[in-house]
Amino acid sequence: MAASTQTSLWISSCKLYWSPNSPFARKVVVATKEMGIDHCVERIETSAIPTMANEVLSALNPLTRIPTLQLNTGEVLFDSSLICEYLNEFSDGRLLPEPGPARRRVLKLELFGVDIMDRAVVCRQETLRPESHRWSGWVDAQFDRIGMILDTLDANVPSLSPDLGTITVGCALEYLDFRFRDRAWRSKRPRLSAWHEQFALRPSMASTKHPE
Ligand SMILES: N[C@@H](CCC(=O)N[C@@H](CS)C(=O)NCC(=O)O)C(=O)O
Repeated sequence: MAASTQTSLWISSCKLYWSPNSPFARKVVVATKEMGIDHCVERIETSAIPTMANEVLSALNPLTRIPTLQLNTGEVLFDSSLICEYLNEFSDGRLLPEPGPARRRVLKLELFGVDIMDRAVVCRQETLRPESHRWSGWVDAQFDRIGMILDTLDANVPSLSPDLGTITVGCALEYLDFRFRDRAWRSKRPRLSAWHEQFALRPSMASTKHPE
């Protein structure tokens, strides 16, 4: 769907600090693509690693996390959910419906996806610790929790329409494939797996894959 000229003017010259490895950043990029405004947002690749300083990012966002969106007014937005809420202003509510049951459904789905991402990202960080400091039981416990969310999604497969919920879940599942291929989630969840195979074909998803 093409963005109107007016929308392009509002959002043009925004800068998105991101990394192709971040599922949260990908969620925002996919949302901009679904809304046809990705060409208005300049992407600035940066790395956000908890143990390393990133002075440029910290100066913009005291959380020192990506995604971070700097608007052309100088205002800075952070957290993928807040950024997507802002982007929704340009989507006629397609990303996030008006308050009510439909919005709650989308937000709940988003939370499933965010929780998978939160747990998977900290598990990934665990793999970067020195061997003697890793706690495999803790990682396994995170994956037990992730497994319960996946089971719930398998029993209640989302629609294939792109909104904040489905985009987040789609990005979360692919992050699992990207970082934890050895923890196969698909075989026991055929419905969710089939959903993901379809959703991943969307140009917004296919063009934003994590690096090999
Ligand atoms: N709740 C945040 C999470 C963002 C996040 O944790 N991003 C990671 C990269 S995937 C990060 O910036 N980590 C830096 C750090 O932990 O210092 C969101 O939805 O944007």
